[in-house]
Amino acid sequence: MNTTLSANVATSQQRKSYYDRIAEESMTPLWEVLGALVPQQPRSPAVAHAWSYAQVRAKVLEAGSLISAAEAERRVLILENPALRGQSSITQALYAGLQLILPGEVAPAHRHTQSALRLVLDGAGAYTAVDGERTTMRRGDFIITPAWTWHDHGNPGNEPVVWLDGLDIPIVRFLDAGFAEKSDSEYQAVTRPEGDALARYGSNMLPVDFQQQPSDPTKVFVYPWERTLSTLHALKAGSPDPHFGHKQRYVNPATGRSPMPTMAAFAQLIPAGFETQPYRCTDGTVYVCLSGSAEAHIEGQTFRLEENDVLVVPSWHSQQFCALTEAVLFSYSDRPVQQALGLWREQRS
Ligand code: 1HN
Repeated sequence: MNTTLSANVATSQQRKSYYDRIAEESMTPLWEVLGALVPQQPRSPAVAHAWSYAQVRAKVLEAGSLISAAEAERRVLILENPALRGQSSITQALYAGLQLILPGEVAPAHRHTQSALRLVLDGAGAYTAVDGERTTMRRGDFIITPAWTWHDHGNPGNEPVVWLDGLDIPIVRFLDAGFAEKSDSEYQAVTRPEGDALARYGSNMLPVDFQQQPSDPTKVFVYPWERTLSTLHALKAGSPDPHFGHKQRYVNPATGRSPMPTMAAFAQLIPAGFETQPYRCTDGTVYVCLSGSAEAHIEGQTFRLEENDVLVVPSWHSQQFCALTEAVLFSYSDRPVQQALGLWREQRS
């Protein structure tokens, strides 16, 4: 029998019945899915989307009257990508949420293998404690909680405090590598004075015998806004990069690598009236507008960004920013994972 010929003449009905029969053995034909499995270029199921802080702020605060931080463990509204509802994901690889802590509240100590970052958005007077050291949270501070470090938050002040949480939850879930533990005590014991890690590891010096593995997270767990802003302002003396404006990446100062192995973070200043050239990259990215206002052109869609607005740009989506006033954008992505695996690509046009 000529198998080629008989395959060619098989009707779609014959194929379908064959697919049904092999399905009983938990098998499926590759040829029906090959194009989708191995696309010529990324086709993210995620979509570009922006959350206006002015619009969602009241709803975030409303959660404060529905549940306590202690009961919730973490009182957070998850920012779900509209095309990935139900998955607690803002991109295929990343999670984002807005966390609220009210005066007098404590979010109890726990640890997990997911890495977390925080960007303080609103209010003052809260602290977060990481590995025995507390840091007062100030707007624009970028704070990290590396995998498996104990962390708790508290608000001894007198205003509600809101920050953005960024975690690598979908990556850890994909790898089935999630572990978590609650502490017996609400707070972790304070073992170091505030500012200790930054002085020891974040001041262009390191303890004389300190050694780190390349993939170790940084001991510096807070990158104060004040320092970020003075760096970005100093860069204004030079000419902006056509694709980014003045853009810096946050690093582990001991290695020059990203602060944590799974997530990169960036801060950029775009001068008033400056329009960045079209750019795309394979790391789906979450942006937060920290100051000023900008228009983002993402794959043909336009989003207006004001202070504290969050924008998600999925993998390989063309992006262009136009600063309406001088704008500072924070962003984070899964770039270090892609780079470690040799997958990361970018395109400047
Ligand atoms: C978490 O531990 C925090 O510590 C925030 O503030 C959000 C989302 C999922 C899992 C753990 C926090 C989280 C989280």
